[in-house]
Amino acid sequence: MPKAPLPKDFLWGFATASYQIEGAPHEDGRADSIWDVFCRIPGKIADASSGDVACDSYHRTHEDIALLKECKAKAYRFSLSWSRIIPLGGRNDPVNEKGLQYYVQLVDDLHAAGIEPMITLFHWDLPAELDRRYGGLLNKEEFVKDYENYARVVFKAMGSKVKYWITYNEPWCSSILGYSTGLFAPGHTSDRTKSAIGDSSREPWIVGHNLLIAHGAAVKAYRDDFKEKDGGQIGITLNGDWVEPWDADDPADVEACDRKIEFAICWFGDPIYLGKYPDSMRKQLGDRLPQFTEEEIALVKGSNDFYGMNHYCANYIKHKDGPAEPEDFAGNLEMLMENKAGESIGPETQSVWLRPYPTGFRKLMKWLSDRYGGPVIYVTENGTSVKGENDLPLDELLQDDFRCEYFRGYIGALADARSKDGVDVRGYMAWSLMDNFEWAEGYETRFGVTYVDYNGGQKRHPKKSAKAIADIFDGLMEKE
Ligand code: NCW
Repeated sequence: MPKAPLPKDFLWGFATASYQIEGAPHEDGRADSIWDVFCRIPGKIADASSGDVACDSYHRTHEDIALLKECKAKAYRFSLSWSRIIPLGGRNDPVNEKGLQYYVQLVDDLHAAGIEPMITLFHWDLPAELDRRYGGLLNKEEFVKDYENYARVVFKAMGSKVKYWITYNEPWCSSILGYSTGLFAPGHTSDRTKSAIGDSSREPWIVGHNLLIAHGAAVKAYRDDFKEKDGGQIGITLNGDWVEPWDADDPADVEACDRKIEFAICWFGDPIYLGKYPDSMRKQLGDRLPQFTEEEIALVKGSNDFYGMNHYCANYIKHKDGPAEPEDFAGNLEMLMENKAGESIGPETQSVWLRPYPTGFRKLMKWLSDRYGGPVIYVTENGTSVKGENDLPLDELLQDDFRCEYFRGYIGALADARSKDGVDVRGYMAWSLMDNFEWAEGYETRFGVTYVDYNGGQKRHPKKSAKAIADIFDGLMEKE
């Protein structure tokens, strides 16, 4: 019999994030995060909603765990709400035992159900007080110390029970969407010529820098005081979209593709694996890109036990001549182009930024593996919304063949990356276990393998894809 492409200990499951599912924003001592504040600004969220109720998971953890069991998941990636654990956020602020115990109990319940927890410490929901107090992610001195303190509180409480830690989810989003386009909390935009801290065309790069150092500080804390006795691993999760040249015969477009990946991924990946920012970024941004001190780079270089890869889509890239403006999307020379009619990389989904193209997933894994010397990779998110899904009657919506095909294509591509390209990928978390609060898109966009009836008592209805994933893995993994 031919060898199965995935080993029997391959870790697969589903992912969620605290603000997107929990609700209960002021229960048991939780205080506001920057997302609670952002949602109150008129016009920021497509349907004027917020995560106030979301999937009510804070009160329904047992239902969620039952869903995971039904899906035969081996693992569950979820994030912690810093504002539940240290409501005001800072190192001199009190720890909220009730908030902390909620997560300790969740971890215990997952273990009792035979499901491996994978914890993201920080999925965008910074305690609002830290933003008010000192400018949040813009303030390196304060933020790095507060983040390390928060991480230590969590490691101390759960280190012995949790083997997979992720310091941060998609820092590109916090930096660019939070401090350049203004689409995400806290909503700074590059057209603000001045901010409390300084020139806002510098803010995204400062935030990215500070996040890298905070990641390094948390990893050092874990390695110094917890890793050996607890035996876990820690890494960061980065955005991971693939790119293809708009015109493959135009060398400038081909070069722009590498530059685009460098700005989106290597911005964080290179300092961690190679000890410096990509040359393309330095060349384009000059002194807007902060410099690492020797001490900082010592903290950041080598700070991943594994590479957490989120992946959703691929885009055509066309180069742009002329100097970059801060207003350019992500300060890149390249622009995100509309796909040529009839030549889309993938079909449309409900999310403007997402077009499925499984080949791009396989290519990106190989690209990263080559650039970073074959790191262990855990795919920490992959999934899709479906165009018009929200408007379908329930019985049709539950037959989500588009999503089933998406997962078949992507998980197949992952298996090929492992068995044919030699990529050391050891896990896969589908996004998401259930429909949830899709940030600026509100509730109109659904990514779940489970339908959540927000107006019908939050009832969960598994879609066809909830079962499909187990079947796909069953066909690809070695048997016990
Ligand atoms: S929004 C986003 N996502 C989705 C979100 O639900 C999850 O929390 C994230 O980790 C699904 O996966 C990630 N990513 C942002 C994509 C970039 C959007 C660019 C907009 C440009 C107009």
